Amino acid sequence: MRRVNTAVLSLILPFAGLAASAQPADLNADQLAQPGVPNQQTTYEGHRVVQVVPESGPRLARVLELSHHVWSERVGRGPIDVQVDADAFAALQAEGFEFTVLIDDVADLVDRERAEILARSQRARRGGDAIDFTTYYPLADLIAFVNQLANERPDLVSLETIGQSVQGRDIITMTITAPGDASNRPQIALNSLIHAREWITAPATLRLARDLVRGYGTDPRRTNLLDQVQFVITPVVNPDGYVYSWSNERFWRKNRRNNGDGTFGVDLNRNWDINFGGNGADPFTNSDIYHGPGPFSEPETAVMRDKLTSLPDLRAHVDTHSFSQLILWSPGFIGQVVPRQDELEALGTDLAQTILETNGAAYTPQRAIDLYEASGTFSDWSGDALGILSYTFELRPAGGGLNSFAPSPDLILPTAQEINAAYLHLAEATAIPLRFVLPPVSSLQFDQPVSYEFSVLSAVADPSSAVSVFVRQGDGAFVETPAQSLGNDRYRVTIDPTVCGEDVEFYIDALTDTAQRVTYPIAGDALPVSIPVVNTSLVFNDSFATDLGWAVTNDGALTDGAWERAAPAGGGDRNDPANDFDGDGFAYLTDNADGNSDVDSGATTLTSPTLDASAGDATLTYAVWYSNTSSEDTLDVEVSGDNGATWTPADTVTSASTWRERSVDVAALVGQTSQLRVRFIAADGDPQSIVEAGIDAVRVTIDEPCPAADCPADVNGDGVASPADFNAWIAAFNANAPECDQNADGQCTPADFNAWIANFNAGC
Ligand code: 0X9
Ligand code: ZN
Repeated sequence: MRRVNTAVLSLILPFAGLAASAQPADLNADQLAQPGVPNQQTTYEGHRVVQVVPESGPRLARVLELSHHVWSERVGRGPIDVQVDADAFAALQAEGFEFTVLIDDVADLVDRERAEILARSQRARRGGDAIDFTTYYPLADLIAFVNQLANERPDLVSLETIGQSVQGRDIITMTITAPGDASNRPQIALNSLIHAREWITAPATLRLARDLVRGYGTDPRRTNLLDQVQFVITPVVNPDGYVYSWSNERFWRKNRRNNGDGTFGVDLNRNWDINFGGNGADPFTNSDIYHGPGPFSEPETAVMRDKLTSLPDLRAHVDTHSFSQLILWSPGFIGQVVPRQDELEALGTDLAQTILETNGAAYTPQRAIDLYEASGTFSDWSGDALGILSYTFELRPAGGGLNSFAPSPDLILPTAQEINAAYLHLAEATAIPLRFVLPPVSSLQFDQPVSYEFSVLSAVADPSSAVSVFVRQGDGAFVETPAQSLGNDRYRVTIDPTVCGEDVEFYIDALTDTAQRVTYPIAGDALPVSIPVVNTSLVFNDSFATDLGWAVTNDGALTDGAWERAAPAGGGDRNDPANDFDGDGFAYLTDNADGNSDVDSGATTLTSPTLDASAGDATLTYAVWYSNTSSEDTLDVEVSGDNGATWTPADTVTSASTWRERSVDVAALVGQTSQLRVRFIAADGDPQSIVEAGIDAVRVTIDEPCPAADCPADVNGDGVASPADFNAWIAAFNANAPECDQNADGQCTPADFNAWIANFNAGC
């Protein structure tokens, strides 16, 4: 219903000359911030956000002078959104400014966020963890979680207090890498919470730490990375500011330096020795972008500088901020020379794509200077001084609005996940010689050779030469199979899963053009990729190229958007898919039109024909597209074992603007049935939201037991073909026994001798 304006770019801009009022000293701030419970703050009492239209330059200057924070993304001609206290509001009225009130009560907005966090922290099931990812946590809990991970895996995590903040709080860096000698492993540096109010950034780095620590040894990708890379993570660069943003002033940005003139705080992202004091940084102590008395005047920046400079082989750095959904790289100011510009752009674009593929969130990759000029920033410094690939990430949400300052805790987990995907990609692309991208194959079909395609990518070397795959089934030796080069870093190998019930195991071995051998997984034959070989039959397979008898029913309230079988028409420009999933062109889609149309006000249901899934335990798989601008609704999948008389919930799909393949264990829900039906329900409960759904590639498969091994060369019937079977064949020949007939011509002749040899060589 509502059009989304994707072009809006809204960043909390700390503008030159704006007067952040002097703050009271935050005595006892730690005591005020009880774990899980944000405390009362009173500094926004009577504050409003108003949109003013100043008629002239001097009148604009007066508005800036009166305002506490600027909320709009650009200051200049035209309307400007500012936060004002009661006195400033009265002054605007008295001085005849034209304005409209956008937020009548900023304190109430902050109170509501606080109540939400309190309620959530009471509900949170942390399962023994100091934090989860369902709400925000105060400093003590973040640090407790850092310590917890280090205690959990002291072999992977080492902690270092790199220094202290202005107020004497520890600044802690976690180095995470595999056990063993790490001295040859390059480093990746990541940090968050340099700006106090950007709360959502800490869960991003802490989620990375958590998943690395808990994925080591079980998740091949993270295992592989930790075996080759050291992650140097500083989750809280500005602990004083963070504590203060909980205890006193929610939208505090800077550190808590006492500037000695009644004002507090230096902007830690203007304090670096790169174009220090230039455009986009302020000399005024009360400004939100006050650069401080000199480069590295603040201990928070000085200790980060020392830590990063001490790393012998640092490859990349991300300074994590919020909000606006941006991947930014140097130049950050006019005149900055950036030797690795092309690399920054190519990789930055890949990072945005990786994020998009995770949960469907669109982050814009761009040069920082194209956002606005800033001087003395962390990532401009790290890229320049250390010669590495450096980025500033601006996390969710995308645009302005009240929640940009205080994003819903619902955004924490998806944001942490997508940023993690980007951090991992960055590490792989910059710190390991080759990157292997394998298709997600969960099982192989017995006796059906498959062409397995994968990529070997490289940031530092071209794997044009030998790429081999070492494959085995069972306990035998790995057999080398050369991979066929398809060009563009793509390779193909054919795997023949001959033994049902035994995993196919393999590892890839590649030679870089600097003659370095690299295997995936890194441990090679000691910890190969392992894929189960199963006996599955396909009982239903619908790509929607033709009509196989699906029914569409709509509830009375639906005004628009019913399911229809069609080729996608929306062009992918408005949360709907640009293409179908499986490539035949067709899918079932809701409101398949280009432009402003989607599911509205009710539900539309797509129901399958009756399917026979009685031959064994059935699995239903389907590709689903479900995008919804409101988090209230879901796409619900239900199955029936009695031809639609009763329905059982099977899956709940939440919003993401991308195709995803999902599967449901039908047998666990409705048993083995000849009366299987499945239905997909797309609803729009919130009429303001945009709901776009698609279904494609619906399949029902049945797992069948492995057939008894057929092994003619195993003449003595001991389960294996071995040289002992040669004597057994001679005996069978002499006795004219049925096992003698190795070529299956119904006779026992000397020709069966060669057939036995062939059968033996074919293996069983
Ligand atoms: O202004 C900043 O420090 C960063 N944005 S934030 O809203 N998180 O404060 C971005 C700085 C990026 N660098 C340039 N734009 N030059
Ligand atoms: Zn920031």
